[in-house]
Amino acid sequence: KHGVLNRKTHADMDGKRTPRGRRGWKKFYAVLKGTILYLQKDEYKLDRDLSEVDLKNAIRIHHALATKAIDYSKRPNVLKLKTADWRVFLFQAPSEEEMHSWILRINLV
Ligand code: I3P
Repeated sequence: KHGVLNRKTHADMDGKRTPRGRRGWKKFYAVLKGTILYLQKDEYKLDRDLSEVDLKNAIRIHHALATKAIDYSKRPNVLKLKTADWRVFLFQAPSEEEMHSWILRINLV
């Protein structure tokens, strides 16, 4: 699955609140491949063309949990992703359908 997602980093490893300056929303082209959610700067890329930054932004979603972000109301269609190492991200999808589709696909991994 792939598509445009806006990301906000809410908590870093071990659940520590992400400090100010790194909490802004940022637009990515998201690609879910196996157990990895790649967050790419641009659309379609071959694996070998992923930049160092793309690789650094990739999230392992094995044992992660995606839910609708019911406690976040500033933007619509936002899902919350908690990873196995207790990081927390918010992702804004372009529509409600897309948000539900991402939640289903992430939780199937
Ligand atoms: C953050 C940025 C986010 C905002 C966040 C700010 O600043 O303005 O858009 O979240 O508020 O800290 P920075 O880019 O300097 O990290 P919202 O869009 O959800 O308001 P927060 O600290 O209350 O999460």
